[in-house]
Amino acid sequence: MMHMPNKILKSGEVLTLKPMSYHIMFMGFKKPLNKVDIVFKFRNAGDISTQIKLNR
Ligand SMILES: [Cu+2]
Repeated sequence: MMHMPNKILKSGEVLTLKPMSYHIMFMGFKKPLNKVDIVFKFRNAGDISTQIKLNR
């Protein structure tokens, strides 16, 4: 597994998060997370915030 702190997408490029490919790992938490806040940063549109519910 290779750690990537940032992934910059080209216009129209799609990034799919899935096991054994790009994914997000949450480590070191004492209690399970139910949701996570995500901020997408766009050069022209600025920051777009959203919240993702996590499934286990
Ligand atoms: Cu991983």
